[in-house]
Amino acid sequence: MSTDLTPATDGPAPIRISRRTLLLGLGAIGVAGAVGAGGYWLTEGRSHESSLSFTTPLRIPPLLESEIVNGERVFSLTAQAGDTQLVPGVRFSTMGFNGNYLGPTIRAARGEHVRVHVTNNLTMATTAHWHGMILPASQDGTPHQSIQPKSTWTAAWQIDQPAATLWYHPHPHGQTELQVGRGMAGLFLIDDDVTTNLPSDYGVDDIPLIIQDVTLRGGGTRPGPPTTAPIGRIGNTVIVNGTHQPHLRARSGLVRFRVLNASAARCYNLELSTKAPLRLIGTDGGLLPAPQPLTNLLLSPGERAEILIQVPKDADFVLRSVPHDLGMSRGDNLTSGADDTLDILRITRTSTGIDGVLPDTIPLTAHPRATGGLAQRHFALGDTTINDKTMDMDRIDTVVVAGSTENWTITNTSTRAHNFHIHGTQFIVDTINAEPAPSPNRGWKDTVLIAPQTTVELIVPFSSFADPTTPYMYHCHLLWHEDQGMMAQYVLTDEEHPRASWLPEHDEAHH
Ligand SMILES: [Cu+2]
Repeated sequence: MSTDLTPATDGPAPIRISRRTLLLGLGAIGVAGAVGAGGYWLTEGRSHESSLSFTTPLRIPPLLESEIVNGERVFSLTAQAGDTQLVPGVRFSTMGFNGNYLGPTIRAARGEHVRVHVTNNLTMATTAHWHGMILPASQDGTPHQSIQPKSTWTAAWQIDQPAATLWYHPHPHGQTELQVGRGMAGLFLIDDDVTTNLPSDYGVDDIPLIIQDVTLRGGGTRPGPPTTAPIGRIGNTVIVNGTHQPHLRARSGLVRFRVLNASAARCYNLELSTKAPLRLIGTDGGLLPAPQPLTNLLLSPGERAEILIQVPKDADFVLRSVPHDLGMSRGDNLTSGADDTLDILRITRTSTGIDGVLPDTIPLTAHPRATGGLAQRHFALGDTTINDKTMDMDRIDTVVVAGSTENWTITNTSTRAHNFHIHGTQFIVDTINAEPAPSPNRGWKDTVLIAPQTTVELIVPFSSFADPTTPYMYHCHLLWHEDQGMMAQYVLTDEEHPRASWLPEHDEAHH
């Protein structure tokens, strides 16, 4: 048995090979997603037209039970660790909520008051962050709301944002990659009373896909340490909802997928093996006005997408990730997994399926438009820094007037790909390199990928939850970068109470 602090591996570290060796090796074989020395770059599940090895029924995370107490919907989560056979015959040290890997799906409606008790049965501190939720900073589950072993923390708030696919995961300072990478992630679905004709039968035609990558050693017999790329730890085997080589037998011709990239660093460029369109219907924070047909959809860690897929009768095809460009050097792209082709899910149709109708439009709340006169802020992303600083939990980096909308311009000045997540809000990506953002980024977002030498302009509406002493975070959501301190803090203040009284011992934070 392994402990929750030790990887379930008893072997030596993998062979480290230099970029030069790698490039030479690639030149020799000349293919993408190549196999390098000692199987170091071996990626499992290379795509075929029909992936016949994908036969394990896709697991569906259970919906978390709740009870109504004094008008609140009350949930309970317990963080725990154990061993899980993520790949047949291979046990991994894992962590989860109410189980040893991943967590149940929390579901609540707009307008409801929710209360979540989170008990920590790990041997290390953790937190429970509600990623994408608009709520007071004190309930957000940041490093400031640490949950010590054998203790319970409770978050309570009223849900007030559109229907969306959010998620929850730990956010302990410096330990996020370890805990999320071991499986501490679950969906938090918000419903609202806006009527759509989208598939909505959870686990039947409304399917969650929580995608993580784990590392099997070359040869595929044991877990091993993942490779470290410029963007963090990259595994070579995809696990979906805890299922290795999953197969979904669809009962409907039109299936909605809620896709969460819960990986530490790996980006997935989704497409169908049939090349039929993925119809994007929702981004991180809610639904789009109409389905957007896409041939490919790139998701970086922390991002979600809701997509519709038409499954014809007699269909047998694969949702897979295909090579993409993260804007880095050829070698850095390669070590980051950007050249890999990975099958994610085999989809077939049962003979009793019913056909669904693709909606033309989807009702939704209006998105904000860019207007003049917004407060402007600029952030420069370095290798693991934001504005040349790393995270200091005692430093407030940015003070925002509660209820205001600001224009945040973020430039990636490094040679590494990053993404950018802001807590406590859903924003609009207005431009990328001064051009209107393409459709996958045209909806509500809380996390956006920013390639090297790229500038994004965000329109960020902040909530009215003023609290000058409890900060929200903004950070790179590539978890190794986050753990390295690529994170900063903002507080919301009332105009009537200008920043004066908080953290006076840290005057250097005022600028
Ligand atoms: Cu980063």
